[in-house]
Amino acid sequence: MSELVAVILGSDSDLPLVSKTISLLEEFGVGVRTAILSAHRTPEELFAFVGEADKAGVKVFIAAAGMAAHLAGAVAARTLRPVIGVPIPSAPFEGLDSLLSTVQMPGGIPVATVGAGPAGAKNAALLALQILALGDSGLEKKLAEARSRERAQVLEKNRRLKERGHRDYGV
Ligand code: RP5
Repeated sequence: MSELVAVILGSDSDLPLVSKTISLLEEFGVGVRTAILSAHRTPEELFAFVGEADKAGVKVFIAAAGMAAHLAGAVAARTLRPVIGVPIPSAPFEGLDSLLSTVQMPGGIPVATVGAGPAGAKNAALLALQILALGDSGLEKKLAEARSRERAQVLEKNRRLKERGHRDYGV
């Protein structure tokens, strides 16, 4: 299976959140190239990885990092492929530092930044899949089915709330 998405983590401490990103991409049948590389600790290796991934046909990059999170921006500086940044919440600012470091890119080098935390890790995979689906009708169909399932789950929860009352939900 060809690797269409590269997922780069700034540290292995990001893995608990980012494993959801990787597993979601794999559930949709998309090959993933992964690496733990840092914009600050291993800049040369990071740039080499991005260059190799570009050459190998990776279409979308996802970069997840916490604290002074320059990883996504550093990746975006080295590729014309879309880059999605995932801010990882970390002490002491609980992700506000990573969010601002990732989202506030200077004009000319865009990073599509998702929210900090688990929802962002999930949405990064879905956004990458939606980008790939622009040229893949099979993938677009799978995404539409996933949306339908999500809709059905919410409507079922709504039905149960009406049927049994809110106390079942711990409200
Ligand atoms: C960032 O610094 C990493 O992405 C991680 O979120 C944070 C802390 O890294 P460790 O000290 O846990 O390796 O570069």
